[in-house]
Amino acid sequence: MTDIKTLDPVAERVQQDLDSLAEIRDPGAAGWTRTVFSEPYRASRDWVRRRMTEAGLTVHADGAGNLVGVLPGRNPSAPALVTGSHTDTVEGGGRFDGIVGVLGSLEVVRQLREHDLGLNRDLLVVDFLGEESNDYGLSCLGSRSLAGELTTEDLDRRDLRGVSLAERYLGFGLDPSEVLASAARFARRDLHRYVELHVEQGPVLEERGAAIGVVTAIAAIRRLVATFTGRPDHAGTRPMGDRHDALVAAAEAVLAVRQEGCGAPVHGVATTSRIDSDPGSPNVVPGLVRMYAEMRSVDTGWLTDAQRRLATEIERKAAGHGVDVDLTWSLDNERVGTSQSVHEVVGHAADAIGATWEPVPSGATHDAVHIARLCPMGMIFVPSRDGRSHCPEEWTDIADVVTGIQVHAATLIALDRLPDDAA
Ligand code: HGY
Ligand code: MN
Ligand code: MN
Repeated sequence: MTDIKTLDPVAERVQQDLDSLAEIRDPGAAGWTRTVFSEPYRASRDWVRRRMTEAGLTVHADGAGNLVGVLPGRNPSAPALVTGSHTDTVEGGGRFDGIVGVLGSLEVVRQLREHDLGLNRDLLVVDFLGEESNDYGLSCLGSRSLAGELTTEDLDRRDLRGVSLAERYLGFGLDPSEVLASAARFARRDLHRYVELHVEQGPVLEERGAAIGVVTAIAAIRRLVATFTGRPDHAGTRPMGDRHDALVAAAEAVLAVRQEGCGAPVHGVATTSRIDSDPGSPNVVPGLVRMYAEMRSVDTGWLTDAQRRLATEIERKAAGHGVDVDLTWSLDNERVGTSQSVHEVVGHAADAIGATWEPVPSGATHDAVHIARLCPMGMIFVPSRDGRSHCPEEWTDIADVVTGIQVHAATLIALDRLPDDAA
């Protein structure tokens, strides 16, 4: 039997897949743009489905829009292994975020079949629908659905044009009631372990010279929409000392967000991504401004305190300008720790092939957060050049991708052998 140390992913084949999928993108957008529900994304689902089938998987699209490929194991009644990631991108994104996890899983399947390394358990390879955050402030639509976390209220959420999430699903050929029912169907399968291969999207592995990251936890994400209501006035006649300028209040709030993020004792970040100012006319003092921000940390104690401090500071600053402010917070996901059993298996797999590895927290969220509700989960990171991601400069060398796939394969083979009742 082939020793898993000699599993040698075919770099050319993986590179070819990465290049082919990268071609399916919005030609009018920056970078590699394939956002959820878009036409390029619809086209890419057909390509991924075909590549899954060619790799030897039996593929179906579930009610939530996930593509699920099954590699049958010797014992179909045993709790299944699950792996995968996502192939949608942010606007102006890159070619590796999520994609390495899906295409890497296909190479693992090819390796298992080519080396006749049959698993005891079924292996489910999932390309989850819509992992990236969207106009509804909800990331991980597909895995969230499977975990039973997507709600009818979520489907009623509307974007700035008033289009509901349910309507977006319908436009993509998915029945919202089937989306909600997908959890019950998926739950009929006992799941053994979930592991996801992903690019780190940060600078830690490159700085430490490590080939592999063994993820320890995935950060919680809390999002804020702050609505500042001031008083529109003539910009030419209203004296500076007598204005209720909503945009000035929002600008001070942006700096307060940054201040909080910079004060985190452990991994903690805070980002303002957008400001909408009404009426936006050059000769009108802004009367209504909406600001969009988020805070993340693997330290939920700090996150809760920081959220409270930030709210107090924003309200204090707005009051100083005679501006009212409404703060609406939402939770994208709570902090989730990885399973010790998976964490250890990934570390041993990296050791077995001589790959240096580091335990790292994930500031980025992943489908693993939601699948962790269904079974013990872990994640394998490979380095991102300059720690860049969510931009066209996103890059991971194929040699690093191959190392990640080797560890991914060895991890799945070892997890397959873990007894059903292993802690
Ligand atoms: O937002 C995130 O962390 C992920 O890239 N969706
Ligand atoms: Mn991702
Ligand atoms: Mn992402």
